[in-house]
Amino acid sequence: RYRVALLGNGIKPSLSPALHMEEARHLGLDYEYRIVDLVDDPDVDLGAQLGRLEGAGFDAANVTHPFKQSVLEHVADLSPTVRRLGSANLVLLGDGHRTAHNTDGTGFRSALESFLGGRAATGTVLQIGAGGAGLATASALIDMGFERIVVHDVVPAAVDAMLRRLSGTAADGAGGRLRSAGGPLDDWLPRVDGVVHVTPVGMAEHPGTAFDVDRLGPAAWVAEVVYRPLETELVRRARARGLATLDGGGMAVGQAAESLRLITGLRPDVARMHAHFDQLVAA
Ligand code: SKM
Repeated sequence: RYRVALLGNGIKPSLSPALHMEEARHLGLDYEYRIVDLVDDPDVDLGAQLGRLEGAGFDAANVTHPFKQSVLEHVADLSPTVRRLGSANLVLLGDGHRTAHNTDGTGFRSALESFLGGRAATGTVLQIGAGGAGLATASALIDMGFERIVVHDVVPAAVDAMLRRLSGTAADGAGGRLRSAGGPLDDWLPRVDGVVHVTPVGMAEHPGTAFDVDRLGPAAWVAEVVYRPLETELVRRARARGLATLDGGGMAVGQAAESLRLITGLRPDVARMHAHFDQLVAA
């Protein structure tokens, strides 16, 4: 029997419970996934919260906004990715031992790899957005081996912070491949092989697109992380142009599948989870 929680603030609409429990049912598991909505308060005692989950026999907790960084103070054992990103979205519990993982990056990576299919991860990728999710996607792009990852954000300091964090050590493997766009987006758009969009633009409360889709070259691919709505204006316009386009379901399903795998040790059927996800978002 598995018991899993999601810790975050304002998380009632999360699709994680349905997504995890339906796939676990297919895998023949007795699996409960519960939302634990905590107040967004710097004084909230995350350590005590994890302790309560342990006491109640929980196996794991997904962690989301705004606790992905602060949760690290309460976990002794951090995966290499968590150390690199400074954030976690999954804590495995059990036997008094906590281990933090970050499946946002690994989930995005597996989604992008299957989207690209046989195509090699080469050339230049432009990433738009340097926030928390952007850190995870940039790290995935580095690991995939792209030759150049150019990052743009309306807040230049966010790009600087990302570069400092991800280019820090030779062991990170960024090896000078990660850089700031440094100039206007419009100059980069026609020259890049792919774009990863990681800003809130395209959500209902931030309509529009973060850049001019028409400036991309005809062979460019587009990866979106926003999934409410699934067809953002970016996705709609990119598809209308005939560009290969990965919608935000890729990362959302990827991180859930990778979490489920780490929690249970079983390999979920990602295509089946994705089909279920599409139904949930459409409902
Ligand atoms: O990283 C994920 C997290 O694992 C689950 C989640 C959700 O259910 O809203 C959002 C992301 O932060």
